[in-house]
Amino acid sequence: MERTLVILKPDCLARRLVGEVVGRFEWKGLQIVGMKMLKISPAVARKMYAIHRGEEFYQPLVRFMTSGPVVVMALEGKDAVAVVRKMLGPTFGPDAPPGSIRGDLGMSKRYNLVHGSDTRETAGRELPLFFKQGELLTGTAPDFGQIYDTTGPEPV
Ligand code: 3AN
Repeated sequence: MERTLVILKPDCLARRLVGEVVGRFEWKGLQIVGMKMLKISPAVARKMYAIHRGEEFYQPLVRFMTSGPVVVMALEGKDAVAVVRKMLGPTFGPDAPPGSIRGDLGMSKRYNLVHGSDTRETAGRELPLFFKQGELLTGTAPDFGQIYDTTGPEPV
């Protein structure tokens, strides 16, 4: 099973949308294998967004991500990275279609509520920034056989 990192950003907490967003991931059938609330340090934010260094939005982005508490989650499921990205929608609310998290809940071209790792490799890099070895749940969720068809060799 694939794992991805999701961050409910400071605007998501400030607007009291944590329950709404976490609910959507649960309803979808993704399993929460790790979850904590914390404040991201500037060093971690800079590491996460190193690829954007030099962009004009880099400083405001680091400032925003460190401006208040966030909730970080590790979600697990088949193709979890791509499924979460699809649920988030395009980067900013005004461009995102209704039905997506950003499309339903956001209006800003800077505050976009939720981060999701963009590839499997990125997830592998980002998860250890927030979760230590051994902190994430292992094993099979009790409802696994209702979420997927498990009668064959591979869950479908
Ligand atoms: P996404 O969150 O959809 O993966 P990325 O990976 O392109 O978007 O960018 C990472 C973060 O950088 C975004 N979540 C957003 O907060 C910020 N960002 C990206 N592009 C811009 C932009 N043109 N102006 C302002 N902020 C941006």
